[in-house]
Order: sequence, then C-alpha cells, then structure tokens
Amino acid sequence: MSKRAFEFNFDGLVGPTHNYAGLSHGNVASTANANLVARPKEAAKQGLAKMKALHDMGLKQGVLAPMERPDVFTLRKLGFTGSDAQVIIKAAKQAPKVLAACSSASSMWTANACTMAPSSDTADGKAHFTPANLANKFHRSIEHPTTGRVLKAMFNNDKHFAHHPALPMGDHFGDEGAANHTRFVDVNAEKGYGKKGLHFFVYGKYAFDSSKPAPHKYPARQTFEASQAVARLHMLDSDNVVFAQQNPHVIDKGVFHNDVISVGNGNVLFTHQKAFLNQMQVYTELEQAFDGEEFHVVEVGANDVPVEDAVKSYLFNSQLVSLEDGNMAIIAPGECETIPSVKEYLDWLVEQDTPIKEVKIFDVKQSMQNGGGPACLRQRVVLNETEVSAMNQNVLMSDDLFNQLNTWVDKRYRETLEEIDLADPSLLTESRTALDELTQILSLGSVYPFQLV
Ligand code: SUG
Repeated sequence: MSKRAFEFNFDGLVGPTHNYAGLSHGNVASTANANLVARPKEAAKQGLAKMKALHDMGLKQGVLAPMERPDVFTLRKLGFTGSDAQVIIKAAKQAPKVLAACSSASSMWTANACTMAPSSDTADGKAHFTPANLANKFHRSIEHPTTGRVLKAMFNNDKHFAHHPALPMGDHFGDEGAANHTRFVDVNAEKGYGKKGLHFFVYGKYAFDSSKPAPHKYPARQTFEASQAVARLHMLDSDNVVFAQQNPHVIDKGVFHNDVISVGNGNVLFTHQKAFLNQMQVYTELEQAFDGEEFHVVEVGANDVPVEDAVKSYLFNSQLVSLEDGNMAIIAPGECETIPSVKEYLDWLVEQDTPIKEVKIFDVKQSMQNGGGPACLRQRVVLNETEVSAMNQNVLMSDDLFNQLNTWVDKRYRETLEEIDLADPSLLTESRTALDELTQILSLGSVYPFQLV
C-alpha cells in the first residue's frame, strides 16, 4: 500500500575543483568555454542559493556531496607513481588533459548521478537507486563508485532502500541516469507523488542493432539496452514504463541528454517539437499509459524556439515543480531571459491554459558555461514519510545547513581556477580538507577514497 510521498530535489554541491576543461564532446557549452577562468566559490554559492530558494518556496530540498578531486587513485591506475604530490606533478607534465579529466567537478550535475524509482512503483516495495556509469565520458565514468557510497550514506536502511551497482562499463550500456528519465504521476491525486507512477526512459541509440537511426556528429550517450536494464533492476511493472528514442538530429545539434530538450513533472511533459523520433507515437504511448485525469503535452514549436535557441538558453533544462497551490513553476536559468525567442515564449506560456503558471529565473552561470542548467544540478527522489524518517536527516536543506555550507565554501574554496592550477598539488590537500569537513557536516561517514585507505 503506497503512502503519501514527496518529491525531493537533491542538488549537487559544486566541488572545490570546478573548472572549464572542454571535456565533453557533444556538449557545445563545455567545448566552447574550454580554458575560461572558473570561479569555484561563486559556482558553489550560485548552487546553494538555488537550493535555498526552492527550500524557501516550500519544496523539499537536499544536498548531494561532490567527489574527491583530483582523483589520484585513478591517476595511479594509469601508471603515475610516487607521493600524491608527485603523481599530480607527473600527470600535469606528461598528460595534462588526463589530469584535467581526473580533476573535474562534473559530479555537480546530479541529474546524472543515478536513476531512482520510488517504492510505490517497484515490485519489492523499496526505493531503488542505480548510479549512472556515465561510460561515454572518461571524466564522468570515474564518478559512480563514490556516488554509490554517498547514496548509501544518505539512504542507509536495507528495509527501505535498494542500491544497485552501476551498469557494466562500455558503450553498449552507456547510462546517464535521470537526465534521460522522467516519472509522471497524477500529483493531484490523494497520495500525491506516492501514487504509482509512469516511468519514461529516453535513449539516444540502440547498442545491439546498428540498422536503427543514430546521430552522426555527436555521441548518443544513453542506449536503449541500458534504459531497459535500469527498468528491470528497479522491478518496474512493464505497463508503467514507456521507452522513447531521442531525435538523432537534435543530438547532433548539441542535445546530449534528453533533459536538454524536455522536462516532465506530474501530469505534464514540457518538450520541444523536435525532441523525439516518432514524436506523435511517443505522446500517444504516454497518454495511454498515464494513470490519471489528464496528461498535458506542452510542446514548443521549432518556429517559436529553434533547437539552437533551446540549446543556448537551456529552456528545457529548467526544473518543472509543483507548488502548494497545485500549479507548476518553471525554474529557469538566467539565459532564458536574454534569448528573445525564449523570453517571448515563456511570457506567452504562463498566460495559457496549462498547469505551468510561473517562471522563476536563477543565475547558475558557472554551471551553465559547462553545459549544466538548473535541472542538471538536481536529482529527484520521491520518498514517503516512513522513508524520509529512515534517511540521513543531515543532508536535508535547512536555514542552518545553508549557513553552515556557505561558511564552509567561504573558508575552503578558491575564488578562481584555471586548467594550469590543476598542476598545483596543494589543490588536492585543500580539496581533501574541505571534503573531510563536509562529510562531518552531512554525517556521511567515510565515503571518499582518501578516507577509506
Ligand atoms: O556531462 N559537463 C557535463 C554537463 C552535464 C549536464 N547534465 C545534464 N544535462 N543532465 C557533461 O557534459 C563539462 C566538464 C568540462 O568540460 O570541464 C561537463 O562534464
């Protein structure tokens, strides 16, 4: 019997090594902004301000801890030897791009941390978590072991939570987590988010059938077979699952995750006209599988907002959230105000007869410049009251935690960081000191490799 449940947003805390290294081929912002001077302190504070604002709006908000970076343990696996400082100095000389990949703060985009399924939807009645293997990008493929430990430290109770390892590595099972997954549910029903939901998995290509359409210019990071595996692991009922393929042409225009072109919440899919292959069939399947009064597709036409503007503004990388009054708000990045087609569209949208009644703009520019908008920065987790009581309370946002984290960032983060600074071994010491304190603030125990040796 499912109980009343709530949607939490767990935002990634931007790590102390936030920098622009141009690591993500296919993500146009990441490659265009390579070598820009990054501002880690400002980045972390922009993220915290968004978390606090959503908390103040009455939404459920939590924090997901970043990674230990630079990752000297991975550098050692690649043959760099000596003390930690020597490992970094050698990597900086011999393979600076590898050092940059091992130093990325990319775990801030927690939409890619994992896919989760609420207990109302799974055959064993537990909430399931599968960290994403992020196999397509080396710098991201090294996130999942720590992500898995952090998730276990947050949802540490076998009776309520099931934790799976990431899918097997390699392109065939490339999995990017919740960036390619949305859960629809009739939030206005009595149980709210605790009603059985509809899981929508979006993939970029088939791994075991090369005759099927696929992008040519940029990689499809998520495979159909990976999405299917996650649905299986999470013991979802096949009647409550819809799979859809992304339009390969938009992947080639920089839509590297479905959350760059669509977002869903409750009974609403907010999407672009060019998002999917066989778009009309996707809508029909969703409408038929959705268990609720009405399902809304809010489709943005290519004539109103061209795909290029959607990618530049990250209009669809907005969060779509349900407010206490039953309406929905779009939590959009500042860039949506400066691109005329998008601004005009949003001004028009809130006047229409859809559940979306409000737009709230947030400055997350430090993240945006690496291709991550408001929705990339959060992982949605649906929990019922019993599960909320069973989880680690210290990761939940409060006025106190907000102040503590701001003070911690002020004390431990650098103002600026450039790729050349990654060669400085003191960045590792600073980062470990910061993370050691953070695990205490969030009561995570030992989750980082340096804490486990
Ligand atoms: O995986 N950028 C991330 C952005 C992820 C956005 N997430 C979602 N759409 N859900 C990525 O491409 C850039 C790092 C750099 O270039 O320094 C980066 O990893």
